[in-house]
Amino acid sequence: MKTHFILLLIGAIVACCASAHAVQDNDSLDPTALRCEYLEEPVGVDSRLPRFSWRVESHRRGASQSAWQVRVARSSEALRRGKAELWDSGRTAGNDTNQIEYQGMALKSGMECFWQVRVWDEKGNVSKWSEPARWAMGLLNEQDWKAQWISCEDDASYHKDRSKLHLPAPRHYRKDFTTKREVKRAVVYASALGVYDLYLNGERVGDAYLQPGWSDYKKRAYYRTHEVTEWVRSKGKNAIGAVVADGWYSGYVGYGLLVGYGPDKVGRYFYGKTPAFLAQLEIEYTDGSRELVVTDESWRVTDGGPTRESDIIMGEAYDARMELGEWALPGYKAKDWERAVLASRNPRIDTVYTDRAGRKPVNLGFEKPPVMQSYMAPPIVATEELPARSVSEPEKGVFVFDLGQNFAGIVRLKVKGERGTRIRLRFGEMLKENGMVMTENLRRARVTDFYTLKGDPEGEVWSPRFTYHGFQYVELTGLDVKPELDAITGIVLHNDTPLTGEFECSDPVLTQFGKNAQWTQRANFLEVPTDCPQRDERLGWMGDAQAYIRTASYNADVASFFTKWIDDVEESQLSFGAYPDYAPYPMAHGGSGKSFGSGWTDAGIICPWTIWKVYGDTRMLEEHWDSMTRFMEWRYASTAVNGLGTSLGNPWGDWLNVGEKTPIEFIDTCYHAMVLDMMEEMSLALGRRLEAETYRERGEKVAKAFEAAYLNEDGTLKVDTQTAYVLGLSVGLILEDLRSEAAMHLAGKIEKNGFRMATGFLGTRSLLPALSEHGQHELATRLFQSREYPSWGYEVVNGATSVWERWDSYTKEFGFNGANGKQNAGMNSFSHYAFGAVMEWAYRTLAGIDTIGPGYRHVLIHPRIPGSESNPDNEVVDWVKARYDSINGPIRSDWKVEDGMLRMNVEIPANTKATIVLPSKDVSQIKEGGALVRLGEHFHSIDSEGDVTRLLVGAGTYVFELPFTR
Ligand code: RAM
Repeated sequence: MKTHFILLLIGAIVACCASAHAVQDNDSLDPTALRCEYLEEPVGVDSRLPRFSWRVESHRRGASQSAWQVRVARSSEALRRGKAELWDSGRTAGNDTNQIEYQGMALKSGMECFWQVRVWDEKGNVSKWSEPARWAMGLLNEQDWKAQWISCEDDASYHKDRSKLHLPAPRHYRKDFTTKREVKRAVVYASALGVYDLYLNGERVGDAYLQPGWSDYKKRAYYRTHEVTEWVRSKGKNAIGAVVADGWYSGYVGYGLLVGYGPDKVGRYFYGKTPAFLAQLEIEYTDGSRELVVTDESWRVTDGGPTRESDIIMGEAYDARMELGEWALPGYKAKDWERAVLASRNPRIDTVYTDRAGRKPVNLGFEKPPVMQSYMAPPIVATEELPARSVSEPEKGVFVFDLGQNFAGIVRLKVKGERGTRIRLRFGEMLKENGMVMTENLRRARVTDFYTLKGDPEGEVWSPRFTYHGFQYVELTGLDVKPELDAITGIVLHNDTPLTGEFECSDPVLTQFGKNAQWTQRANFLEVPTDCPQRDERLGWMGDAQAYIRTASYNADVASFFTKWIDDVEESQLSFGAYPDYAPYPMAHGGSGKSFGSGWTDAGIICPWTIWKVYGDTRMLEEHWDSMTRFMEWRYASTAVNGLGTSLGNPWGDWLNVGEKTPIEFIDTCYHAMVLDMMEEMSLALGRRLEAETYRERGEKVAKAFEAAYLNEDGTLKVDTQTAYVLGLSVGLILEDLRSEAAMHLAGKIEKNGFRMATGFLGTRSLLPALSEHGQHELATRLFQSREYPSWGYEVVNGATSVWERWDSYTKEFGFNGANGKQNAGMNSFSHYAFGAVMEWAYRTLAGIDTIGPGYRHVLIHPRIPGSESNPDNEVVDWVKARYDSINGPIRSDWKVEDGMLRMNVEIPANTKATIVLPSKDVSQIKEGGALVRLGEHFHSIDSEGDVTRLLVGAGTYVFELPFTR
């Protein structure tokens, strides 16, 4: 007996020791996907306390992390030796895998850092150390910048004739330099007032477009960090160069030309006249010495290169006969080039600037951006190529290529021909009946590229660099013979936010719509979340962004993209506290003191709140808290006496609704209540209890005012529009016990309207969620499946590959002139994501993937399966497959109704738990993996309530089966 006990004890000790060692079998929990500030191996990090994240992966059910340890060193070798001179967190209990702040030695400018992580699982087994990941710091202090802003010498006046386009050639800059020793590391920090491409020793550095990005250059400029160690030759001759175009700095922006904004109303020069460039190459030699090559007056500049015109909106013109040869290689004789000047040497240009807010004096001369900020979002790159599907010749010599998809980007032109032949490319989203490209909706955007051949017998290949278009069709003229199909290839450009969502269901129209929404997001996540990519607009419209952001987060990992844009939003905040109509905000849309709109201005709260919800990011909230507080104070102070909303700002309201106008005061009341709720929630998350209390009290006041002003005793509203009900329900302003009445009334209104929506941007976003939440799920599904105007399906059955701006952007009866034949074809984008916001409902409600609390730590799987009556017009949806790659890993919810059974496949990522809600109250009928569901190892709680059963589970994959009749 005694020996037996001792043996047992020894056994236990051995087992215990073994478990303290790294587990390597299939059961282990392994850290992967290491990221810093949401990016893989970023360079130019300018946060002094960067945040880490990783994922843990395991094949085991219920796998979770109980502790973690991060080590940071100056080299990966040091880590391998177990040395962490910058930071060793030590074993830290907890299951956090993201938003983990660096807490080590002070990080310095330019520093290279290497980190790794190991984790302990729920049983105390420790993983191996992850492979080291790297990041590099940016320039943290103003004094780190030794480079000076340079420019060409420019004392010419600016373009003042609004009737003519002015499209100056980009400038080439260059400088030779010699390295004296063996190069260990070389990094360029670069920025431009304008947009730039960097070159080293003959090659373009990196694959990003439109660098450094758009900001209010008078307040702040982005810079990029390029690691160029590979490019720089040791102990030898080198050359650095750049091409710099106007970009957003001095080129055409938005609808400025159309409406006559800017200096002399010419629609350009929103920040200044002459582009400038800034670059600092830091070379570290193997002997530890350092050398800098910086922009200064020793650089040369020319505007004589092949690109003759270049503008983001208007297009690019390239004359291959003017190519500069090896201008970016060392030793190039820059004969006709001029000496660059310090940008500050160019004269001030005092003039008057006009926009809706009035006239104000401005200086178009150089002003040094007071703040340099690293660009910490995925760059704009070519993410895909689209070969042409067909080419037609609707008129003699006019060749029209169809790329099969509406997208944003550029084309690659491949041609052979005589020297001096000039090719013109025009772009459009749709074709007219005669087969010609439709360009009316481009308004004043020229959207035309030109290419002049040098006559290379081998053929010539060209793509523009500093423009982009929104299109599906390309019109090529200038060739006598019909070109081959491969003369045109589409190049898809956007900020490279990784795609995270997949949605498919038994109704192919909905599946296609989901794809269209994803494409439209890609077409518009270009530097800022734009409204549209084709016409002279392309602005970061706030109303569109707030309506769509949650859908955006299902489609792609948008954490860093929005982190960057919300900085732009704060920067654009108006002096009195409101957030403006779009960000950046180069021109005022509303009159003085009125440049905001209900629902649009609230994006400054809704967007950070959403990013916090989806990614658990509290730092963003902290960083913008002062700004958000200022906004809330303004919002509260500008309510009407009793807390009701006002109509002080821009009058868009439920923009592009179909014949039902909801008063702005009503909308304003609802949005105020919405952001008060969000602020209360965020205050609590940040431990700001007093503020939470204030927002709660204000929220109550607004709710009472709403009740008194708008709510009838029977749950109907005094404002009788679909959108009024949608907002009242979704914001929770309609008293709880009246909500189902109100939803029934809403349903009745929709029915009376022929089962058609009447909602615009604001109402549509929450229409289906409000219906589904309040007992009208069948109707919600029916609307989503509708193919009748106005509906999402109407677009799809009319051939859409993207989401349209208006429900009637195109109609069978009136083509591009809308439902009544009287629409303005110019205000008609075929790539506008706002109405695509319904995809949030597709993921959250139909597929049922959601988060309980912030950051998908506790996943909710609650698919709402439409009943058999849900659709008299179309086949009832009987299966859905959805996948969402959350910050913690992939979540899947697939369901199918078949032969009286519901089958569901669910995947929950390691280190999270999930509540799975199944549509049956009878637990004894629910099987998982072939066995009845039982409280125990896999199901931590089982509750039946109403018509559903809730199961609390850990990570893993689950296959459910239960009888189900609709
Ligand atoms: C339009 C934009 C945008 C909308 C505003 C009100 O010009 O396209 O989508 O938010 O106006």
